[in-house]
Amino acid sequence: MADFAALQQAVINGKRDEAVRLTQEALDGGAAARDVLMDALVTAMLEVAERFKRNEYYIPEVLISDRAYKAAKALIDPLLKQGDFTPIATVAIGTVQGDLHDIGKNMVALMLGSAGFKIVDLGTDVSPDKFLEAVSNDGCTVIALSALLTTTMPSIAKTIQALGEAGVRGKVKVIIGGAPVTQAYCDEIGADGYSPDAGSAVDMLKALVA
Ligand code: B1M
Repeated sequence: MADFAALQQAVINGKRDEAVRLTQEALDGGAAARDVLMDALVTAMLEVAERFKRNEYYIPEVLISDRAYKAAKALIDPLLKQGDFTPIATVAIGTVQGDLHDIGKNMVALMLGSAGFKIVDLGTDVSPDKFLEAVSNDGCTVIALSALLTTTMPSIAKTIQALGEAGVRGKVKVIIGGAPVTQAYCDEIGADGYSPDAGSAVDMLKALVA
């Protein structure tokens, strides 16, 4: 396997130009696009998620690493062949109906995206029907619900109820999070997984879909 240590460090440290240069060098040197993606860029972002989880990285560091990751990945995307990258699962993510907070939801989306999940980002104030459409139209098998207001937490339960009424609850995993959300609430409303932060959402969802 090629030595991607320097490229991993460039992404972890948010050095965008260096990450782009090292990615180009790796590709010019004959490394397979898939290997550069998975063994360098994704591996680096998983380390970023770990640091965020341990409170060693804060939001600005994560965003700077993500910028380096995305710039390097832009060189790889056109070279990926069909079958080179199979997402672990397709995740419909959104902030629930009535709620406009999206900073945390975006962090979760970027962490899951760089860990190998395909993300369908539905934005904020997302109705249960929009999540249902993502299941039937986009083939999403994971529904990720974020809520920041105590007043919008019931929208999480309503979305789960709508999935049940549409007969698709058994086909999808529902994960939830956001500042007022707890494991106890997750158990109470019958969601499949809860995580307190974006870094742990990756491990939690990987375990859930394994
Ligand atoms: Co609002 N707001 N806000 N706000 N806001 C809070 C949440 C609040 C706690 C502030 C306060 O009063 N102290 C309070 C809620 C009180 C409550 O319900 N208990 C509040 C309120 C009341 C309101 C309004 C009602 C204010 C008003 O208009 N009177 C209003 C509501 C609008 C609406 O949504 N309908 C409102 C509006 C806004 C702004 C638009 C101004 C802005 C949002 C901008 C945006 O998101 N684009 C805003 C902000 C910025 C905040 C605070 C200051 C910061 C939230 C944030 O982004 N945190 C917040 C107070 C605070 O938290 N200090 C507050 C950073 C983010 C990274 O953390 O979102 O928790 P967080 O996400 C974490 C985890 O929770 C987790 O991972 C993330 C990263 O680790 N996580 C998940 C999140 N989603 C997850 C999903 C998962 C797993 C993990 O799986 C699917």
